[in-house]
Amino acid sequence: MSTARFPEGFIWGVSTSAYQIEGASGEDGKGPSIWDAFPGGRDGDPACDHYRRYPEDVRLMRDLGMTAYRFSVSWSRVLPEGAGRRNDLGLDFYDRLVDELLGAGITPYATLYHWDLPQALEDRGGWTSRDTAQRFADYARVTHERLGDRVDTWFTLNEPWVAAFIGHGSGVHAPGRRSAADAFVAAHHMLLAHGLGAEALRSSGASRVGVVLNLSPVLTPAQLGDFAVEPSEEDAEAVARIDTLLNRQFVEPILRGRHPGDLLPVIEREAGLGHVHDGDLDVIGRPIDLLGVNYYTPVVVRAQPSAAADPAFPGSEGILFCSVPTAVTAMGWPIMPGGLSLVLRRLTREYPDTELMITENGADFVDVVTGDGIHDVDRTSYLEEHLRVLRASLDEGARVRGYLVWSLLDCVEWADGYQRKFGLVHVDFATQRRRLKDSALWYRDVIKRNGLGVDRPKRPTLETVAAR
Ligand code: GBH
Repeated sequence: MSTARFPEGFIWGVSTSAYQIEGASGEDGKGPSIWDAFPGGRDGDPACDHYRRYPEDVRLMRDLGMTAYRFSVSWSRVLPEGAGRRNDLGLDFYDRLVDELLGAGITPYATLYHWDLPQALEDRGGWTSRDTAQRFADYARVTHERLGDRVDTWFTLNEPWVAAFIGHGSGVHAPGRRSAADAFVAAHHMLLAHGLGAEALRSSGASRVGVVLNLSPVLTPAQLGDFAVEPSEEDAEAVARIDTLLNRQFVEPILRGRHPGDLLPVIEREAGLGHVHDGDLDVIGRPIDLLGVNYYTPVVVRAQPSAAADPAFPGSEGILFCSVPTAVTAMGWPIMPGGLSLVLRRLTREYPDTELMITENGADFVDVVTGDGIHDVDRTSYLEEHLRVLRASLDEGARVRGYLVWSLLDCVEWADGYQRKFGLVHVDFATQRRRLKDSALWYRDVIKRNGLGVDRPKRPTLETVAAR
């Protein structure tokens, strides 16, 4: 039985992203991004009005005892046309934010791309154009020039799988393209942007450079209750195919400088290989200092010969994405804390030298809002169960340096808008009033004692039990 205490110096904080909280979409010279232009994208304003209220938000984090804050920089605030003319007023905002954080004793972690591509670049092909990767490197350099004296750790991209395949495959996210070829080409150009951006950051003196990936274990329905269940050969093949598309497509180029062997024929069939140039994988595979892991939920699949490909997973014909009778969040995502352990075990086994950070973990639930508080026992249980699993993973040797909750505030959940609640802090969007939820108070105690209390999670799930 492991202790519930975390190692000394363990990093505790939260993550946010620019489009989801800042608002002020046309302010101080900001150019439009693909999310401003996307149908429903006007949701991005006022969001949490963080552009004006950041001092209050930093104070909230400080009062909760947080030592880290991961935010994203809006590319089109810095470079309104995506390239060329620099907008100093936009950089000034991040300058003020970073100073405010440092003054509160909070370490800033900057993400350069959390899905909000400048619309001007989209008009020139966006991520389907190779040039966008080079423009990203320029943007990385310009931003580092201004903030690099105070921001040590830089993440290039957030969740390139989502940006490529939900943005260009299923089209649920901006820019709303629906083309398997575009999705694979965009994915490659994002990987290249990571490589070129990392290089630019390093050559301008950044001390630590990383990338953030959404990683999910891929399981069969039976494995959800018991990881040890051996899938049939057909199901194992389905699992491997989805695992390659979702996880290995990004992990292996970045950490090994190569494509998964079983992916190349899929890319070639769907998109050709003309977009992959000699030397690209060397650039993409240069060493990084830190891998950010976003973990929310497992993906559950099985073989079903008649199934058509899911547009977010081109090449997935014959595979059924299963909904399973298990506890889910309000978004319907299966709750499986043990999935985090599967992700960490695999990374620890295959990439023992890579330093890790949980850069996002959290859940959307319907909160009980009353006069005396915001009661969100489901969120607290979700977070606590994941932290217990994380604590056990540390004992197994996982090199996880910190944990960041998604998210500080209820905010704009992309295509879903304001109805989704991931915050530790409730936001009344009519008044912009912030109120701490019970989970925020619980998290403050976790941070204060650098660990969990002795109580078991309030609502143990079948999956937690299975993971032991
Ligand atoms: C993150 O995306 C984002 O970084 C953040 O901006 C967002 O607000 C937050 O999470 C909450 O959504 O079921 O096939 O899509 C998380 C996106 C959701 C992607 C779960 C992977 C599982 C595979 N992830 N998803 S699938």
